[in-house]
Amino acid sequence: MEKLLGLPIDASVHGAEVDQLITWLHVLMAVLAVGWGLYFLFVLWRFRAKKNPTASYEGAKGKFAKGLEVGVALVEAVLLVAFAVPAWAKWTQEIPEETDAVRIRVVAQQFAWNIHYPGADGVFGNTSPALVGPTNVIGLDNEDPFSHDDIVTINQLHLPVDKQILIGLSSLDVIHSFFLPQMRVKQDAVPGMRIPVQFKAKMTTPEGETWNIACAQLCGNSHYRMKGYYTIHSQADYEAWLRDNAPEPPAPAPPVEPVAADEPAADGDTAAADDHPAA
Ligand SMILES: [Cu+2]
Repeated sequence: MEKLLGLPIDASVHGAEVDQLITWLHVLMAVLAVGWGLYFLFVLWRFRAKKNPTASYEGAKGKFAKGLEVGVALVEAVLLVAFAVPAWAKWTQEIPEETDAVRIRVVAQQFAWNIHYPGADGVFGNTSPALVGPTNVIGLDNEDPFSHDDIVTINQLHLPVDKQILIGLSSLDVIHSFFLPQMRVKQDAVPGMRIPVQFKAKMTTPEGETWNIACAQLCGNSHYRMKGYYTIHSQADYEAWLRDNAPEPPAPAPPVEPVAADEPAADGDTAAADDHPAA
């Protein structure tokens, strides 16, 4: 059925539940579309002008029509109460502990996805709206020692398979929507809020395939090109990616030669080293 609906491959643990709901909704809509379509054709024929020269002002009186209406409403209520509400509640209320999850921050921006990894120390460097600028979109504080190993990428999200992922989603400007089709994840990114997004991938991205991060909210005139890429790696490949993309550790300060107070420093001796790599 998923194939018939043209759904992308389901690569997440919770995806089957979402697909089940999508499937049942389509079954209901197909039954209604075909049913109402046939009824419309029947009415066109049954109440044609030739056979009914004068209009009836009384309308339908049978109980069947009312029963059908109530039936449809009941099926819709079951879909909502038995499928949609529990699935949504589980997703939004049962947030995994931060210590049990791979944590990443995503900051949406017109028209790109900024991805922030805490780095080897597992702690995000401080960020502040006051530090946001053209070269530091997430406002990372380079003075904060925890920021020195942080990895910041644009439109490139790399994740491990079989691990609980917890993304803190926010936006720099307008409302965007973070959409990972193969993960069955879609969540609005709202300025001023950090919204938790959780999922677990059950398979790695197949060789040669490209999985996109799409923006699912019309967020401006270049919304169509707000496209990122994400890759699900094996744990080993993920760790290798983190190592390969870790920023250079700050160079240790050169030993300082004691200089006699009355001796002028030679040219070039005072080159100040900036310990903080640019974000
Ligand atoms: Cu957008």
